Amino acid sequence: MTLDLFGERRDEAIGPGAMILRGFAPGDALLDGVEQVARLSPFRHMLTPGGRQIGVEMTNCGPLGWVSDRRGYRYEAVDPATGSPWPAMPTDFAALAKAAAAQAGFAGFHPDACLVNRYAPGVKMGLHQDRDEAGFDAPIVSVSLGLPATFQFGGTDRKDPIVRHAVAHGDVVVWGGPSRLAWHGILTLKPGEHPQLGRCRINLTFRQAGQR
Ligand code: MD3
Ligand code: FE
Repeated sequence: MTLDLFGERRDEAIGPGAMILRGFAPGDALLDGVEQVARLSPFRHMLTPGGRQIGVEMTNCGPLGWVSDRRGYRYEAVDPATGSPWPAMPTDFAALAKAAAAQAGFAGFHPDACLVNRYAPGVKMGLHQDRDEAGFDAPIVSVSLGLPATFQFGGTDRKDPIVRHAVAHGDVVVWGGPSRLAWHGILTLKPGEHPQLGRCRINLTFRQAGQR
């Protein structure tokens, strides 16, 4: 962590291997990339294996994309909605994810998947673990854009205590090592209007999903 002469520590350790890098991402500069990705692979509501619609709208970029349908959760190289490969990961997305991981102590991160989540007010993501990836050695890097939200972050045991952290446009969170399999979620998004994104929050989640 670097000394901040202006009095505000912007890198905040929130657990073993987990860190919030406040304002690390050039939020506005990433919005073009989100728009380009969504033009090729539009946001959509996926189905849970039980057949319910997921409230968060999703798309992906990069070699692999996370999908959910009646057959289960998995990573796919082809977007089932278009029949084409997911859009390429914008070079500034990948560079940002690698720099954030390095800043949090995880050098050598090479994400092959970027899940793009879009939340409207009233939408939440319930507590879960991310375990659809081929391995758990690499960290996960998350970039918040648009409306602010509240993360719920627990431990690797479902019964571990949950703490809440506010995240805003441009904040980056890195979760690795002992926190990689931590339970986490997003509280119901509150109404609001973001200057660039309007009534929505977008989260970019970078992962090493396939075999290295
Ligand atoms: C903590 N997305 O897509 S990202 C997800 O803001 C997901 O859209 C949330 O959880 C969102 O799976 C939160 C932050 C996050 C991602 C992975 C984690 C936190 C994590 C893995 C382990 C611990
Ligand atoms: Fe998750």
